[in-house]
Amino acid sequence: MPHDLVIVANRLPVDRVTNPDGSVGWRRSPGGLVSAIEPFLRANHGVWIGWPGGTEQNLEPFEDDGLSLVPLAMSAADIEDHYEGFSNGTLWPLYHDVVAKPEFHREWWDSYVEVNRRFATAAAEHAAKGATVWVQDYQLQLVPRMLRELRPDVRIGFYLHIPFPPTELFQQLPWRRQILEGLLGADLIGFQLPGGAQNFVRLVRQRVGHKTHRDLVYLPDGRTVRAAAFPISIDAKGFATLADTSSVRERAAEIRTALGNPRKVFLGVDRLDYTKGIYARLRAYSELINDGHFDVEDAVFVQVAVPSREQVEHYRVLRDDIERLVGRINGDHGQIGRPAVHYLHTSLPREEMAAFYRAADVMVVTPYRDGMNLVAKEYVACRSEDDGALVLSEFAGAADELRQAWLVNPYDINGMKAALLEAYHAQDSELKRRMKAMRRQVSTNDVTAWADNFLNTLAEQHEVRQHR
Ligand code: GDG
Repeated sequence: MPHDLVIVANRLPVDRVTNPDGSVGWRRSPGGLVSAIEPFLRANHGVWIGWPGGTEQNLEPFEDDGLSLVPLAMSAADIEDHYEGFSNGTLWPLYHDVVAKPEFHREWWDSYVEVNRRFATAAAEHAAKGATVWVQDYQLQLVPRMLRELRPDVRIGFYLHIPFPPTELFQQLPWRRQILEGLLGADLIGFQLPGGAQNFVRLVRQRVGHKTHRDLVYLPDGRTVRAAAFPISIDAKGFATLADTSSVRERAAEIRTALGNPRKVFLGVDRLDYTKGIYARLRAYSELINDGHFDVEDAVFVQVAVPSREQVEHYRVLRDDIERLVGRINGDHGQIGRPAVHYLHTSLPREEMAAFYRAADVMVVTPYRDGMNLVAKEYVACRSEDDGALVLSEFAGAADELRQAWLVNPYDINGMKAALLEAYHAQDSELKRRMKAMRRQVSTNDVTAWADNFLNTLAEQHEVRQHR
């Protein structure tokens, strides 16, 4: 059955699980994209097309908890070349300011093109006449153009969840022109920040030679494409309500007791990714103990590292480095039954995440580069007593909105130490003033506002195109 709203994303919002009795079921998967779009999709009765994980080939559309889902199969070679290769070995580091060195391989690119074509074909099949198709993220940048060729009647939006890099970096990409042209198949291209949209428009002018004016690109076929910022957000009310339930409150108190009731609890929650700056943050923290600012009676650090891309070599090395560092810090500073850093390499249920946010006095979010960073916003949403401090990297998209955080440069260890210490010592009145302002920001600009704003702008942009 064709649908009026089609979400196309690399992953479905569910993971395949095998139950103890051998039957197959689905479980909601963690991750920024899922948390962001699911509530909106549910309200609009759309369909979501994506890879369910794994290499199962015979997959049929299905419903899960009221969501219509279309699983697309990936072979082991697709996963290696399209997903781990071009998406996560080329684009991810390139778009995150080359924090790691991007690799360029022609066979990865070929696979990227082929997989993008498969997604575009599926979207064309499931979209009703004049439907809205919303393509998500860096794994699928060629889909807009491919889809437009198949279905000129549909309205196409594209949203990039990660940063769009400065022109100097993007130009390294051997396939830069194809990517730009792929994106230009959309009516509206959304970025996290205005800087990303500006980088894109400048590149289109320089590299493809189209006329541009502010956030508009004029194509030779008469179409106009808009490239603009739509900073993503969270279900702020949902998090606030969850964090205020008695079970989450009790669990938060339990966590503090289990940690030995220190004066202050520091918390980091990240996918285990080299862009997130986990290593440098733990180093900064351990130096504060070394320097005698506090000990394990005063403060503990809880780092939740969610397993991610474990097949990719770089991620395995990073995990080893972080775990060695945690071991060293605890060896140097821990006491029996009282480690300085509590390290969890796991993914947690949503309620448990909320309890950790509630239990933490200082939330530490220090990526080298991050499209937005929803964890920062979730922490703020969960602080219903207007207390708690946020230490936030200037290089996270969220820093544009959460100006009252302690903003840090994650490359500057001394700067991070100073900010962690200030947050540790901050007076209640200071914390309240900052948190109140941030909570106002997050609750006004929530994920529903984000999706509404994107889809309304897409509808307007499409009208402009029709009437030119
Ligand atoms: C990409 C961009 C952008 C994490 N651990 C658990 C868990 N999570 C949830 C968090 C949060 C999400 O995953 C992580 O989102 P982030 O924004 O922090 O980071 P990325 O995964 O890198 O997301 C990012 C985002 O897309 C959206 O556009 O902000 O810049 O890199 O919602 O709560 N959820 C549960 N258990 C966990 O253990 N349930």
